[in-house]
Amino acid sequence: MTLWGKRDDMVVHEREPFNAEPPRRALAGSPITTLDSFYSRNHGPVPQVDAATWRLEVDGLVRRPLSLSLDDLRDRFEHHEVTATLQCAGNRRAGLMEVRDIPGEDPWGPCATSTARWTGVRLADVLAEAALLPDAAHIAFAAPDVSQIADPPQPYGGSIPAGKALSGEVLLAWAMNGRPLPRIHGAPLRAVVPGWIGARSVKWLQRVTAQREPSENYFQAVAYRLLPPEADPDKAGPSDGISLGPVALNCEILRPDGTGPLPPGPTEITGYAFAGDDRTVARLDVSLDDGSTWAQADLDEPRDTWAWQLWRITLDLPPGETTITARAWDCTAAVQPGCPGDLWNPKGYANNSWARLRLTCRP
Ligand code: MTE
Ligand code: MO
Repeated sequence: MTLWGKRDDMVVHEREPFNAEPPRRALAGSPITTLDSFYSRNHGPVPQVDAATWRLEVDGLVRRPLSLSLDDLRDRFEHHEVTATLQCAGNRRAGLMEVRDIPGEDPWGPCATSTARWTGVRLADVLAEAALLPDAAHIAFAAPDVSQIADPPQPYGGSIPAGKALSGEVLLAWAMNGRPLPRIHGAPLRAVVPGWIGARSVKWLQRVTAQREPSENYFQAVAYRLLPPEADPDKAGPSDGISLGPVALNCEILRPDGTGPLPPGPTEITGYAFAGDDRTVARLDVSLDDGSTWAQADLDEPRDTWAWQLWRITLDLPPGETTITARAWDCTAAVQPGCPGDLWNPKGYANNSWARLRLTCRP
Protein backbone atom coordinates (compact mmCIF):
# COMPACT_ATOMS: atom_id res chain seq x y z
CA MET A 1 0.00 0.00 0.00
CA THR A 2 1.37 3.38 -0.91
CA LEU A 3 1.24 6.03 1.77
CA TRP A 4 -1.73 8.39 1.41
CA GLY A 5 -2.17 7.47 -2.26
CA LYS A 6 1.23 8.89 -3.15
CA ARG A 7 3.60 7.46 -5.76
CA ASP A 8 6.06 4.82 -4.61
CA ASP A 9 9.12 6.96 -5.24
CA MET A 10 8.14 9.86 -2.95
CA VAL A 11 10.98 11.10 -0.76
CA VAL A 12 9.46 10.44 2.66
CA HIS A 13 11.03 12.59 5.38
CA GLU A 14 8.68 11.30 8.10
CA ARG A 15 5.88 8.75 8.06
CA GLU A 16 4.17 10.03 11.19
CA PRO A 17 3.40 12.82 10.88
CA PHE A 18 3.49 12.29 7.11
CA ASN A 19 6.01 14.54 5.39
CA ALA A 20 7.00 13.77 1.82
CA GLU A 21 8.07 15.42 -1.42
CA PRO A 22 8.07 13.98 -4.94
CA PRO A 23 11.30 13.30 -6.83
CA ARG A 24 12.33 15.99 -9.33
CA ARG A 25 11.17 13.87 -12.29
CA ALA A 26 7.60 13.91 -10.97
CA LEU A 27 7.38 17.71 -11.26
CA ALA A 28 9.45 18.16 -14.44
CA GLY A 29 7.45 19.46 -17.41
CA SER A 30 4.07 19.45 -15.64
CA PRO A 31 2.38 22.82 -15.04
CA ILE A 32 -0.17 21.03 -12.81
CA THR A 33 1.00 18.44 -10.28
CA THR A 34 -0.96 15.19 -10.15
CA LEU A 35 -2.51 14.35 -6.78
CA ASP A 36 -0.25 11.33 -6.29
CA SER A 37 2.82 13.54 -6.74
CA PHE A 38 1.79 16.62 -4.72
CA TYR A 39 4.10 17.17 -1.71
CA SER A 40 2.56 16.98 1.75
CA ARG A 41 3.60 18.72 4.94
CA ASN A 42 1.96 17.82 8.23
CA HIS A 43 2.76 18.88 11.79
CA GLY A 44 0.64 16.28 13.56
CA PRO A 45 -1.50 13.20 12.95
CA VAL A 46 -3.92 13.68 10.05
CA PRO A 47 -7.38 14.27 11.54
CA GLN A 48 -10.42 12.30 10.41
CA VAL A 49 -13.14 14.90 9.87
CA ASP A 50 -16.73 13.76 9.28
CA ALA A 51 -17.86 15.97 6.40
CA ALA A 52 -21.54 15.36 7.23
CA THR A 53 -21.41 16.89 10.71
CA TRP A 54 -18.52 19.29 10.05
CA ARG A 55 -19.27 23.02 10.18
CA LEU A 56 -17.14 26.03 9.34
CA GLU A 57 -17.50 28.59 12.11
CA VAL A 58 -16.96 32.23 11.13
CA ASP A 59 -16.68 34.51 14.16
CA GLY A 60 -14.78 37.36 15.85
CA LEU A 61 -15.12 40.88 14.50
CA VAL A 62 -18.12 40.18 12.29
CA ARG A 63 -21.68 41.44 12.64
CA ARG A 64 -23.21 38.08 11.64
CA PRO A 65 -21.32 35.01 12.90
CA LEU A 66 -21.87 32.00 10.61
CA SER A 67 -21.91 28.24 11.00
CA LEU A 68 -21.75 26.70 7.53
CA SER A 69 -22.02 23.12 6.33
CA LEU A 70 -20.29 22.04 3.13
CA ASP A 71 -23.65 22.25 1.34
CA ASP A 72 -24.20 25.78 2.67
CA LEU A 73 -20.83 26.81 1.25
CA ARG A 74 -21.59 25.14 -2.10
CA ASP A 75 -25.16 26.46 -2.38
CA ARG A 76 -24.87 29.98 -1.01
CA PHE A 77 -21.65 31.20 -2.62
CA GLU A 78 -20.32 31.47 -6.14
CA HIS A 79 -17.77 28.79 -7.05
CA HIS A 80 -14.30 29.89 -8.13
CA GLU A 81 -11.21 28.16 -9.43
CA VAL A 82 -7.60 29.28 -8.97
CA THR A 83 -4.47 27.57 -10.26
CA ALA A 84 -1.97 28.12 -7.48
CA THR A 85 1.42 26.84 -6.42
CA LEU A 86 1.91 25.91 -2.79
CA GLN A 87 5.47 26.24 -1.56
CA CYS A 88 6.58 25.23 1.90
CA ALA A 89 8.80 27.72 3.73
CA GLY A 90 11.10 24.75 4.33
CA ASN A 91 11.48 24.02 0.60
CA ARG A 92 15.22 23.59 -0.21
CA ARG A 93 16.18 23.55 3.48
CA ALA A 94 18.75 20.82 2.69
CA GLY A 95 20.82 23.52 0.97
CA LEU A 96 20.94 25.52 4.21
CA MET A 97 21.82 22.41 6.22
CA GLU A 98 24.92 21.96 4.04
CA VAL A 99 26.05 25.34 5.41
CA ARG A 100 25.25 24.52 9.05
CA ASP A 101 23.07 21.79 10.57
CA ILE A 102 19.49 22.57 11.63
CA PRO A 103 18.59 20.04 14.33
CA GLY A 104 14.96 18.95 14.57
CA GLU A 105 13.95 19.98 11.06
CA ASP A 106 13.56 17.76 7.98
CA PRO A 107 16.06 18.20 5.12
CA TRP A 108 13.52 19.10 2.43
CA GLY A 109 14.88 19.13 -1.09
CA PRO A 110 13.66 21.19 -4.06
CA CYS A 111 10.20 19.63 -4.37
CA ALA A 112 8.34 20.84 -1.26
CA THR A 113 6.28 22.75 -3.78
CA SER A 114 3.52 21.72 -6.19
CA THR A 115 0.73 23.29 -8.23
CA ALA A 116 -2.97 22.42 -8.34
CA ARG A 117 -6.25 23.76 -9.67
CA TRP A 118 -8.25 24.56 -6.55
CA THR A 119 -12.04 24.91 -6.48
CA GLY A 120 -14.10 26.47 -3.74
CA VAL A 121 -15.55 29.77 -2.62
CA ARG A 122 -13.84 33.07 -2.07
CA LEU A 123 -12.95 33.79 1.55
CA ALA A 124 -13.90 37.39 0.70
CA ASP A 125 -17.48 36.31 -0.16
CA VAL A 126 -17.85 34.42 3.12
CA LEU A 127 -16.49 37.39 5.09
CA ALA A 128 -18.92 39.69 3.26
CA GLU A 129 -21.80 37.40 4.23
CA ALA A 130 -20.61 37.55 7.85
CA ALA A 131 -20.45 41.37 7.60
CA LEU A 132 -16.81 41.88 8.51
CA LEU A 133 -16.31 44.84 10.83
CA PRO A 134 -13.88 47.61 9.83
CA ASP A 135 -11.50 47.04 12.75
CA ALA A 136 -10.80 43.45 11.63
CA ALA A 137 -7.17 43.64 10.49
CA HIS A 138 -6.36 39.92 10.44
CA ILE A 139 -8.22 36.75 9.53
CA ALA A 140 -7.21 33.73 11.61
CA PHE A 141 -7.60 30.07 10.62
CA ALA A 142 -7.90 27.22 13.13
CA ALA A 143 -7.65 23.46 12.57
CA PRO A 144 -8.11 20.41 14.81
CA ASP A 145 -4.74 18.70 14.26
CA VAL A 146 -2.25 18.93 17.11
CA SER A 147 1.53 19.00 16.81
CA GLN A 148 3.81 17.42 19.41
CA ILE A 149 6.65 19.74 18.39
CA ALA A 150 6.36 21.92 21.49
CA ASP A 151 5.48 21.37 25.12
CA PRO A 152 2.54 21.64 25.58
CA PRO A 153 1.39 20.22 22.21
CA GLN A 154 0.12 22.88 19.80
CA PRO A 155 -2.99 22.91 17.58
CA TYR A 156 -2.37 24.08 14.02
CA GLY A 157 -3.44 27.53 12.88
CA GLY A 158 -2.33 30.84 11.45
CA SER A 159 -3.55 34.10 10.02
CA ILE A 160 -3.31 36.43 7.07
CA PRO A 161 -3.88 40.18 6.94
CA ALA A 162 -7.43 41.22 6.05
CA GLY A 163 -6.15 42.82 2.84
CA LYS A 164 -4.97 39.46 1.52
CA ALA A 165 -8.05 37.67 2.86
CA LEU A 166 -10.32 40.03 0.91
CA SER A 167 -8.45 39.58 -2.36
CA GLY A 168 -10.20 37.37 -4.89
CA GLU A 169 -7.55 34.65 -5.04
CA VAL A 170 -7.86 33.36 -1.46
CA LEU A 171 -10.18 30.35 -1.54
CA LEU A 172 -11.84 27.98 0.87
CA ALA A 173 -11.38 24.89 -1.29
CA TRP A 174 -13.05 21.49 -1.37
CA ALA A 175 -11.55 20.27 -4.65
CA MET A 176 -8.09 19.85 -6.10
CA ASN A 177 -7.55 19.23 -9.84
CA GLY A 178 -11.32 18.69 -10.19
CA ARG A 179 -11.33 15.87 -7.62
CA PRO A 180 -12.63 15.93 -4.05
CA LEU A 181 -9.92 17.30 -1.77
CA PRO A 182 -7.96 14.26 -0.48
CA ARG A 183 -7.89 13.81 3.29
CA ILE A 184 -4.11 14.30 3.44
CA HIS A 185 -4.56 17.70 1.75
CA GLY A 186 -7.21 18.96 4.17
CA ALA A 187 -10.65 17.46 3.48
CA PRO A 188 -13.36 18.54 3.78
CA LEU A 189 -12.16 22.15 3.42
CA ARG A 190 -8.86 24.02 3.40
CA ALA A 191 -7.72 27.57 2.96
CA VAL A 192 -5.68 28.24 -0.18
CA VAL A 193 -3.62 31.42 0.13
CA PRO A 194 -1.92 31.76 -3.27
CA GLY A 195 1.56 33.27 -3.36
CA TRP A 196 2.06 32.90 0.40
CA ILE A 197 4.06 30.24 2.22
CA GLY A 198 2.21 26.93 2.34
CA ALA A 199 1.88 27.20 6.12
CA ARG A 200 -0.90 29.79 5.76
CA SER A 201 -3.04 27.47 3.61
CA VAL A 202 -4.57 25.82 6.67
CA LYS A 203 -6.00 22.32 6.11
CA TRP A 204 -9.02 20.72 7.83
CA LEU A 205 -10.26 24.27 8.37
CA GLN A 206 -12.65 24.57 11.29
CA ARG A 207 -12.81 28.21 12.25
CA VAL A 208 -12.25 31.58 10.59
CA THR A 209 -11.91 34.41 13.11
CA ALA A 210 -11.72 38.12 12.31
CA GLN A 211 -9.49 39.92 14.78
CA ARG A 212 -7.36 43.02 15.42
CA GLU A 213 -4.00 41.20 15.77
CA PRO A 214 -2.31 38.30 13.99
CA SER A 215 -3.12 34.82 15.30
CA GLU A 216 -1.44 33.83 18.56
CA ASN A 217 -1.26 30.23 17.34
CA TYR A 218 2.22 28.72 17.77
CA PHE A 219 2.63 28.30 13.98
CA GLN A 220 2.01 32.00 13.42
CA ALA A 221 3.53 33.60 16.52
CA VAL A 222 6.57 31.36 17.10
CA ALA A 223 7.25 29.09 14.11
CA TYR A 224 7.46 30.27 10.48
CA ARG A 225 9.47 33.32 11.48
CA LEU A 226 12.72 34.14 9.72
CA LEU A 227 15.04 34.69 12.67
CA PRO A 228 18.53 36.19 12.70
CA PRO A 229 21.23 33.46 12.66
CA GLU A 230 22.12 33.87 16.34
CA ALA A 231 18.53 33.71 17.66
CA ASP A 232 17.20 30.82 19.77
CA PRO A 233 14.22 29.47 17.79
CA ASP A 234 12.55 28.05 20.92
CA LYS A 235 12.38 31.48 22.53
CA ALA A 236 11.16 33.38 19.47
CA GLY A 237 8.02 35.45 19.75
CA PRO A 238 5.93 37.88 17.74
CA SER A 239 8.54 40.64 17.98
CA ASP A 240 11.47 38.55 16.73
CA GLY A 241 12.56 38.30 13.12
CA ILE A 242 10.18 38.33 10.17
CA SER A 243 6.80 36.63 10.12
CA LEU A 244 6.82 34.80 6.80
CA GLY A 245 4.01 35.63 4.39
CA PRO A 246 4.59 36.12 0.66
CA VAL A 247 6.93 33.55 -0.91
CA ALA A 248 10.39 34.77 -1.92
CA LEU A 249 11.49 34.52 -5.58
CA ASN A 250 12.80 31.01 -6.13
CA CYS A 251 13.71 28.46 -8.80
CA GLU A 252 14.96 24.91 -9.18
CA ILE A 253 16.35 22.54 -11.79
CA LEU A 254 14.14 19.48 -12.31
CA ARG A 255 15.68 17.75 -15.35
CA PRO A 256 18.32 16.40 -15.49
CA ASP A 257 18.00 15.31 -11.87
CA GLY A 258 21.58 14.34 -11.09
CA THR A 259 20.66 10.75 -10.22
CA GLY A 260 22.88 9.13 -12.85
CA PRO A 261 25.54 9.93 -15.45
CA LEU A 262 24.40 11.43 -18.77
CA PRO A 263 26.03 11.33 -22.19
CA PRO A 264 27.76 14.67 -22.94
CA GLY A 265 26.34 16.90 -25.69
CA PRO A 266 23.21 19.00 -26.22
CA THR A 267 20.89 18.38 -23.28
CA GLU A 268 17.55 19.90 -22.38
CA ILE A 269 17.58 21.42 -18.90
CA THR A 270 14.18 22.24 -17.36
CA GLY A 271 12.82 23.50 -14.06
CA TYR A 272 10.38 25.73 -12.24
CA ALA A 273 10.54 29.35 -11.14
CA PHE A 274 8.12 31.00 -8.74
CA ALA A 275 7.96 34.66 -7.82
CA GLY A 276 5.46 34.52 -4.97
CA ASP A 277 2.53 36.79 -4.11
CA ASP A 278 1.37 38.80 -7.12
CA ARG A 279 4.82 39.07 -8.72
CA THR A 280 5.76 37.11 -11.85
CA VAL A 281 9.05 35.66 -13.06
CA ALA A 282 10.53 37.79 -15.85
CA ARG A 283 13.79 36.02 -16.73
CA LEU A 284 15.61 32.78 -15.98
CA ASP A 285 19.37 32.37 -16.49
CA VAL A 286 21.40 29.17 -16.58
CA SER A 287 25.15 28.88 -16.16
CA LEU A 288 27.54 25.95 -16.69
CA ASP A 289 30.55 27.80 -15.21
CA ASP A 290 29.32 28.65 -11.70
CA GLY A 291 27.89 32.00 -12.72
CA SER A 292 30.70 33.51 -14.81
CA THR A 293 28.54 33.43 -17.93
CA TRP A 294 24.80 32.89 -18.32
CA ALA A 295 22.39 31.84 -21.06
CA GLN A 296 18.75 32.88 -20.97
CA ALA A 297 16.23 30.05 -20.75
CA ASP A 298 12.87 29.93 -22.50
CA LEU A 299 10.36 30.80 -19.78
CA ASP A 300 6.61 30.15 -19.74
CA GLU A 301 4.44 33.27 -19.92
CA PRO A 302 2.89 34.08 -16.55
CA ARG A 303 -0.46 32.57 -17.50
CA ASP A 304 -1.60 32.72 -13.94
CA THR A 305 -0.07 35.04 -11.36
CA TRP A 306 -0.50 32.41 -8.65
CA ALA A 307 1.35 29.57 -10.33
CA TRP A 308 4.99 28.77 -10.96
CA GLN A 309 6.43 29.24 -14.44
CA LEU A 310 8.28 26.36 -16.09
CA TRP A 311 11.45 26.97 -18.11
CA ARG A 312 13.75 25.05 -20.44
CA ILE A 313 17.02 25.49 -22.30
CA THR A 314 19.24 23.19 -24.35
CA LEU A 315 22.96 23.47 -23.55
CA ASP A 316 26.02 21.51 -24.54
CA LEU A 317 27.14 19.56 -21.48
CA PRO A 318 30.89 18.79 -21.47
CA PRO A 319 32.30 15.39 -20.47
CA GLY A 320 33.19 15.11 -16.77
CA GLU A 321 31.73 16.90 -13.78
CA THR A 322 29.51 19.94 -14.33
CA THR A 323 27.46 22.11 -12.02
CA ILE A 324 24.33 23.57 -13.57
CA THR A 325 23.36 26.87 -11.90
CA ALA A 326 20.02 28.63 -12.38
CA ARG A 327 18.70 31.96 -11.13
CA ALA A 328 15.41 33.77 -11.63
CA TRP A 329 14.59 37.48 -11.93
CA ASP A 330 11.13 38.80 -11.15
CA CYS A 331 9.07 41.59 -12.68
CA THR A 332 10.55 44.09 -10.18
CA ALA A 333 14.07 43.15 -11.47
CA ALA A 334 14.93 41.47 -8.16
CA VAL A 335 17.21 38.46 -8.56
CA GLN A 336 17.76 35.47 -6.29
CA PRO A 337 20.72 35.69 -3.91
CA GLY A 338 23.77 33.60 -4.87
CA CYS A 339 24.79 31.98 -1.61
CA PRO A 340 22.83 29.86 0.88
CA GLY A 341 25.40 30.95 3.51
CA ASP A 342 23.97 34.48 3.40
CA LEU A 343 20.47 33.13 4.05
CA TRP A 344 21.07 30.59 6.83
CA ASN A 345 18.55 30.94 9.65
CA PRO A 346 17.87 28.77 12.72
CA LYS A 347 14.67 27.13 11.37
CA GLY A 348 15.93 26.82 7.81
CA TYR A 349 13.20 28.72 6.00
CA ALA A 350 13.09 30.49 2.66
CA ASN A 351 16.24 29.19 1.00
CA ASN A 352 15.95 30.98 -2.32
CA SER A 353 19.61 30.96 -3.28
CA TRP A 354 20.59 30.04 -6.86
CA ALA A 355 19.72 26.47 -7.79
CA ARG A 356 22.76 24.25 -8.28
CA LEU A 357 22.81 20.70 -9.63
CA ARG A 358 25.98 18.65 -9.89
CA LEU A 359 26.16 15.94 -12.51
CA THR A 360 28.59 13.77 -14.40
CA CYS A 361 28.67 13.29 -18.17
CA ARG A 362 30.24 10.14 -19.60
CA PRO A 363 30.27 9.17 -23.29
N1 MTE B 1 -2.77 22.82 7.99
C1 MTE B 1 -2.93 22.07 9.08
N2 MTE B 1 -4.13 22.03 9.67
N3 MTE B 1 -1.91 21.35 9.61
C2 MTE B 1 -0.64 21.38 9.04
O1 MTE B 1 0.27 20.71 9.53
N4 MTE B 1 0.78 22.32 7.26
C3 MTE B 1 0.97 23.56 6.50
C4 MTE B 1 -0.21 23.82 5.57
N5 MTE B 1 -1.46 23.66 6.26
C5 MTE B 1 -0.44 22.20 7.89
C6 MTE B 1 -1.57 22.89 7.38
C7 MTE B 1 2.17 23.62 5.73
S1 MTE B 1 3.59 24.04 6.56
C8 MTE B 1 2.19 23.47 4.37
S2 MTE B 1 3.61 23.71 3.49
C9 MTE B 1 0.97 23.09 3.65
O2 MTE B 1 -0.13 22.91 4.51
C10 MTE B 1 1.18 21.81 2.88
O3 MTE B 1 0.02 21.45 2.20
P1 MTE B 1 -0.14 20.01 1.56
O4 MTE B 1 0.15 18.99 2.62
O5 MTE B 1 -1.52 19.95 1.04
O6 MTE B 1 0.87 19.95 0.45
MO1 MO C 1 5.26 24.47 5.06
